[in-house]
Amino acid sequence: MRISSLSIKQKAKKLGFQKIGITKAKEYGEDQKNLDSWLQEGRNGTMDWMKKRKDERGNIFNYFPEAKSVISVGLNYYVGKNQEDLHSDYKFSNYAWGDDYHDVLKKRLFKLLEWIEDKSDRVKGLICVDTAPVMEKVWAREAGIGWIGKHTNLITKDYGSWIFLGELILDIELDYDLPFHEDLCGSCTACLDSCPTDAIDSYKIDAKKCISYLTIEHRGEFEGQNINLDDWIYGCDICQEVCPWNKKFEVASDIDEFQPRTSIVNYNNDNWNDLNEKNYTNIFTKSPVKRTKYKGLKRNINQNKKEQSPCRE
Ligand code: B12
Ligand code: SF4
Ligand code: SF4
Repeated sequence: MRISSLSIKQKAKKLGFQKIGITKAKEYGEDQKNLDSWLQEGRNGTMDWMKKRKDERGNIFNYFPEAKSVISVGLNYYVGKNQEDLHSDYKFSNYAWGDDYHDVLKKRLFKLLEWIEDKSDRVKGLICVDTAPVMEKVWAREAGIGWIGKHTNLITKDYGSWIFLGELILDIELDYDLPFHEDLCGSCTACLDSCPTDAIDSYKIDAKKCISYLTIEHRGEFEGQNINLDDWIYGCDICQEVCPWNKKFEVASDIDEFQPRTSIVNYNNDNWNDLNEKNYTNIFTKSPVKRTKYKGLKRNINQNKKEQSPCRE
């Protein structure tokens, strides 16, 4: 039996995804060239894993030769709070306030795949969330979910850019959506003007300069380097916070898993300064923050070191 795109979308909506689009698996062309030149210019910094699997990231058929269709999904993680709601002077990216999004999206995508397997005679599927060697923003654009903004994140018209992306790649043909080939950034340059480290030219990031990379992906100390983390101890949201599409269209998500952990909200400067391995493990179990490990987070806190200010008690 041929399963319809409409029924897949209805099921994905029931599973909680706000955005769903379906596109044909194909070679990227221009996007592959962009990836190659990005890597050649060393914009990936020490993320060698991007180079190692560049042929798969640049061409889906090197990753999954039987691929026919890509179902791209988006899950809204904005929870209606911002940095001012945190009780410390340290800043902490909102994408990491709750449970690890990889698990949250994968759980839902596995349910979607199971449901499709149940309805189809024979189907092979692969689930991707972040770590798989695919260009997720490109697939989301091709599936009509939104456009890649000048800050290089994918923006939707109805939720802004506060959405995580994931894919289900299938070896069956489906009906496809139109790609989102409009660029609704227009003459705006708010993200470029606000980035404290000048990490973005239009549509092109130098990861090495990006605070998100420095606080999450960089390994070891920042020895001898003139590093400005702008008070961020994990990730960075500035280019998205200033984006008019987020200001106007952000919608508070009711997904329990993304609600902020109380310590992240309630910790003051002293609590962060005194963070020890035991507290770290308690707060960040099943959280994306485990990527930096205790050592990395402690390094970031030390780099931004703040004394307790009486007004933030
Ligand atoms: C590597 C990576 C990073 C790196 C590099 C970021 C980047 N923009 O590439 C670092 C560590 C800095 C990072 C940071 C963040 N990340 Co990240 N990251 C990824 C990852 C694993 C790969 C992205 C990638 O392929 N980059 C390589 C470049 C070449 O690709 P690209 O940016 O898509 O390139 C397109 C355009 O930028 C442009 N372009 C690039 N070069 C050139 C050159 C020319 C000449 C032209 C014209 C155009 C152009 O065209 C390309 C397409 O053709 C994806 C997951 C995935 N598997 O895709 C998540 C992902 C992009 N990250 C995500 C998130 C949430 C973040 C942060 C917001 C986290 C945070 N708050 O700290 C920040 C955002 C920083 C920013 N401004 O981008 C989400 C983004 C969701 C969304 N709505 O877009 C993703 C999709 C993960 C997910 N599953 O949800 N990330
Ligand atoms: S995440 Fe922060 S440092 Fe990175 S590009 Fe955006 S504003 Fe700049
Ligand atoms: S801040 Fe402006 S230029 Fe940057 S992504 Fe948003 S709309 Fe585009």
